[in-house]
Amino acid sequence: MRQPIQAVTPKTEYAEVIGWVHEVRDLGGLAFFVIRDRSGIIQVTIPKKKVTAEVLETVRNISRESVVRVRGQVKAIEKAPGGREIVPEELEIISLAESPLPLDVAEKVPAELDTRLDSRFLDARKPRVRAIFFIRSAVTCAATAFLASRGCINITTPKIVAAATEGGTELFPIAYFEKEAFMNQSPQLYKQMMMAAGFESVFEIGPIFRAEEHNTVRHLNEATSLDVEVSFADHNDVMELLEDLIIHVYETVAKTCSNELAELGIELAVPKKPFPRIPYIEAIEIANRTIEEKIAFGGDLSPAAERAVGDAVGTHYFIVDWPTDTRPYYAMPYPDRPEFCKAFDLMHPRMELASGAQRIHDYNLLVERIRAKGLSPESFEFYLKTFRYGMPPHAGWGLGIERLVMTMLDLGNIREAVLFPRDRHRLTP
Ligand code: ATP
Ligand code: AMO
Repeated sequence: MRQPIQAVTPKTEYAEVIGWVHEVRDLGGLAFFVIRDRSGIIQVTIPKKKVTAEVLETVRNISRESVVRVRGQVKAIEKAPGGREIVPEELEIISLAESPLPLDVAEKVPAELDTRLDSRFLDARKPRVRAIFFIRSAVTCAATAFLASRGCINITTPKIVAAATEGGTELFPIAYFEKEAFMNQSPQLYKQMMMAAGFESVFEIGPIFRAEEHNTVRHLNEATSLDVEVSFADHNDVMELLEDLIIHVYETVAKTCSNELAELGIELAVPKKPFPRIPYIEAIEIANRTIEEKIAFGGDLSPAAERAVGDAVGTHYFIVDWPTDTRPYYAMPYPDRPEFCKAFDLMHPRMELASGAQRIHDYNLLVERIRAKGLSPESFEFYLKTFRYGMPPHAGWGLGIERLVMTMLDLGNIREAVLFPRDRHRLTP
């Protein structure tokens, strides 16, 4: 029976392991190779005079990254990684890898990100890369468990839709029989509709599609969004939920991914509650103290402005009280100062992680806001209808999973946090 490599200790007497050939060294009388599976590596040592002719013949044919099966005695040996090695009695090549490899998995030859992404399956064999995706898995599992524990219902909404949600730009049109359709930018309208359905609190982790023209280190054309919507809640309630979620996710990763964090050289600091709430006006004031291209009232924060405020605050924080005109039609204006709305962004010192708001639940006000944005209420009829038959007050947010992972692990490029990124120039693999 195959054993995970990590389970083979210096005390193990006999082992069978299957994995990829990480390294091969032939030193004449002695040959070594290192086998890797996702749990770790083990050295296989071949004293040529002592092994069978069959094993010797197989050793001659082995190439790096082939899948091999090794069965033999385990010996405790200090020089070897993990303090043990296997001397094979049986050695079988299960799947021979072609040479040369498109990518050096052992990372002796560094590769550009593009080359890595072209052969992502090989790239993902690297312990460092696997660590990122192990942690990403821990992040989404922890978020799911956390939201389920808070009574949120996990929903799935359509990704092929008839209307834009975030204002009509950045849409990917698709051919849908004889109709015009689009890839969904956000589950926004659907999660709100589930408030009218009386689900009270919902979440979804799913793909969002944005036809961003620009190629940046923090934008993808297909991203993963964690969306939440809660009834009988306002923006402050859901900001607290988001804050608790971030802390829970960080704590879980710190607790359950210590090997992966070590592999990445990350000492994870869990952010502390409460995250500062900085009104939009104050945020642009802070940014304008240091940045060259000043932000005028009503402007979005540029990346430089985000970094300036991030440097000043030094921790996760919220930007609250945005000018109503800067936000989508569904954000609820403050009744006493309607030029500002109950919208927020969750910021990591490096960049925006999430956006959210208390939503408008009044039908007439919503229609007015859709018109004010130059959009036509007719194309939103399926959505607007749900506001005419009893819509509770509600609030929610959308959090970019890749940005969460990217900032948590201090990755230089968002593509590092996606298995098969889609960007302006990449449609394969
Ligand atoms: P040794 O230190 O074993 O006496 P050596 O100088 O006799 O080594 P070889 O036995 O041919 O030379 O080994 C060549 C290299 O491989 C040396 O650098 C040695 O330290 C290393 N080596 C030998 N055996 C092992 C092993 N089981 N695991 C890891 N490295 C080994
Ligand atoms: P927004 O458009 O701000 O809000 O998106 C929410 C979060 O999703 C992530 N994100 C992206 N990540 C990578 N590449 C992209 N192109 C990309 N676009 C978005 C970001 C962002 O903060 N409906 C609202 C949410 C709500 O109010 O509930 C929305 O979509 O981390």
